Amino acid sequence: MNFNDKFSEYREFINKSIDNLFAEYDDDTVCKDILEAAKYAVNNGGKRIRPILCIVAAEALGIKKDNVLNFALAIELIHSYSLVHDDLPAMDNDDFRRGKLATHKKFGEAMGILAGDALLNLAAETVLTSIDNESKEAAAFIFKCSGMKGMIAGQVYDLQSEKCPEFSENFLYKISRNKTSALLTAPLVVPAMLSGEYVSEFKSLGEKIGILFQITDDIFDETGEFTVIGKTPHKDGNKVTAISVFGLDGAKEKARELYSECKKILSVIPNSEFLSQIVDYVYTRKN
Ligand code: GRG
Repeated sequence: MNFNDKFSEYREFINKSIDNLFAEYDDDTVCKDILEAAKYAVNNGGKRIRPILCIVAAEALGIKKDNVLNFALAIELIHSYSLVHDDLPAMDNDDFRRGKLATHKKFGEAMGILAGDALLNLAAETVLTSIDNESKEAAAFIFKCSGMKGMIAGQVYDLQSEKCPEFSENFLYKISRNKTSALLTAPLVVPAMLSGEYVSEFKSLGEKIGILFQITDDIFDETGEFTVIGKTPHKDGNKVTAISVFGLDGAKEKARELYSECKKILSVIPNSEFLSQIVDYVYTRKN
């Protein structure tokens, strides 16, 4: 099976699992209005790269996908909430996401905030229903990655960088490691923690994939079109990005270097062919 078909198959599996999760949640006691906004925020066309990474990393380590599914879903719910909040007027103030109206534009600002909060709560609930003593640490790691030592910290550095920019490689990577790498590291490290193998390799791989992912995202802002990237281009303005720090050619060169470093790490991880193809995809993706 070629890469695109295989990736689509995993993506379909994630989409169905998310549908099941919401279906189970939808009983007489749920507030239908917030459920609708939360579903819209998750189901509007994401690539699902984080949960796919989690399942593929698990399979590489001999763990069945059902044993990491709730962790993978929780990470995607957290990712989706972060995009909803990022699009709010107080943050990046974007009207579009994944080619469609941003959640707060469709449902109003208050519902956007609440839909994000609801998704974070659902992530916690989803993880907590599937942990035992052995997986407790892996579960906590997800929320460490999305919290004040990870994604939220990165968002704060990113917002601060607009007011007081420091155009250095160090600061750029500090933002990317937290804002982007943290939530791409969680799906790789959770299976490694569950298996007790390759934890440091997957940590390092997640960090590098995250920076690579952010550099490609910065390149899209510079060169992409709305119809392809699904959000408004040229929004980075005065921000500290790979483009403002390295220039377009420099950013492409850094992406190449990070891609090779990812490949080097993958060379010591067993059964990593599909993971390696996902890294190819991150490097060559168009949106
Ligand atoms: C609001 C706490 C909080 C955090 C926001 C996610 C984020 C942090 C900001 C969004 C802007 C941004 C450039 C984030 C870096 C990560 C990134 C490139 C996200 C987009 O991820 P994709 O491409 O999205 O995987 P899809 O739509 O495919 O799910």
